[in-house]
Amino acid sequence: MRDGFSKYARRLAPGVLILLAGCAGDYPQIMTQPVSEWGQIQIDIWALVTWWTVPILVIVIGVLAFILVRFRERPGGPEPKHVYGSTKIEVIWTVIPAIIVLIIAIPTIQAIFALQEEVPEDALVVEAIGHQWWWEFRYPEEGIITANQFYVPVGRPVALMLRSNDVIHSFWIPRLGGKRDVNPVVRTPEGVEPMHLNHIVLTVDSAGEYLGQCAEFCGTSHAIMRMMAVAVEPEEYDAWVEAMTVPEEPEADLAQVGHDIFMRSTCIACHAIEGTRAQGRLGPDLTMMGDRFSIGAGLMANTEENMTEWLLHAPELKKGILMPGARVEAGGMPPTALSREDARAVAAYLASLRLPDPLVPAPTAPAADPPAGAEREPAAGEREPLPMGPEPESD
Ligand code: HEC
Ligand SMILES: [Cu+2]
Repeated sequence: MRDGFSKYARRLAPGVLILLAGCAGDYPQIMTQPVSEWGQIQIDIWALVTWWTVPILVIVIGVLAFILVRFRERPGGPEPKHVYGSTKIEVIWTVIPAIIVLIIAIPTIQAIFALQEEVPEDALVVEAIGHQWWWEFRYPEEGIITANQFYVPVGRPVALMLRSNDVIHSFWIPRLGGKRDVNPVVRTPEGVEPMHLNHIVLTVDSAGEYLGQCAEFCGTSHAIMRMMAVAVEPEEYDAWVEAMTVPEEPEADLAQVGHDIFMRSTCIACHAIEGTRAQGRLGPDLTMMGDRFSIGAGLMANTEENMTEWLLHAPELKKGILMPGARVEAGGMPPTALSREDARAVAAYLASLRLPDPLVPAPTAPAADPPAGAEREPAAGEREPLPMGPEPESD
């Protein structure tokens, strides 16, 4: 008896553990808590289908289990009655599923149209470009390019124009909504339709950091192709735009050394940093790299030690990438020949490329309009109109 029980327990344990794992921690990529109408429409459909099919599953399995037990073969039992077709039963099991499918189809078709919205006039256009294996984000109207992490204002429609630089990727930030294919721009012969380029129009309705990833297998490092949407209040978004378009001046000594090494190395052939002579576009734009959530599109945390390792060993840490290491070539590019000292200095430089924190200084005086005629003096510790440039001195 005991033995039988422990055998059961041992078989069930992994399943129970997996189920319990569903109750732990917080899930940045949870899909049932969308922060946009666009995602909500999809979740509503999902919920509708689930709530219709769960009872059906329970009834079908229940009836099946009952029949299997109740009418199982017994020694000496009677021969079961043979049934050859029954119009009544066949009509029932055709009509009921047809009604269920109809109930699901009507809102689904409505949703499909709702999710294909044209780009509205006042939308913020953001081009999201997939690369093996990182994401590029371009803001054509603002003249900003960034990578792997992008900012959007809450409450304003954002038009994500999706395209790929190479193979098919898929854009997926679960809390914003479902995934959508990111197709390459392919030059096609005359008369042949080019591949359709997708877009998503959505409005994020609460501020936060939303993690996502590529959802279409796209090669060796597909699993390390993550991204983050940072949704902020409109005035913080404006401050971000301002900060992204202003040149950086490194302050600390080591960062200055790193700056000089960066600017005279091959880095600038592939990377751009706003306001400097680095204008390469083969790799991710590194403006405000110090603020990014990760190094290598989700490969590791953005710390100076990790950055040093990345600069020395990138092609060993992330397989298949175009970025060479200090000793190992990658993508046909020669090694950068950086010493560990050099790499530490460059890491310090990149870490110093930071947005002001907070993006918009908290008002120390009441935010009321100044009395007419009186120039409002900036309160102590308050920065000049818009905070910009490198890490500000602590107030
Ligand atoms: C041949 C082009 C090339 C060269 C040269 C190059 N890189 Fe890169 N770099 C890339 C590519 C491509 C990536 C994206 C790799 C990935 O994540 O898949 C990258 C990624 C990075 C990242 C991570 C960015 C992020 O958002 O995670 C940093 C930092 C970086 N490179 C710094 C440097 C520095 C510093 C140098 C010079 C020592 C350098 N790179 C030289 C192509 C290059
Ligand atoms: Cu991909």
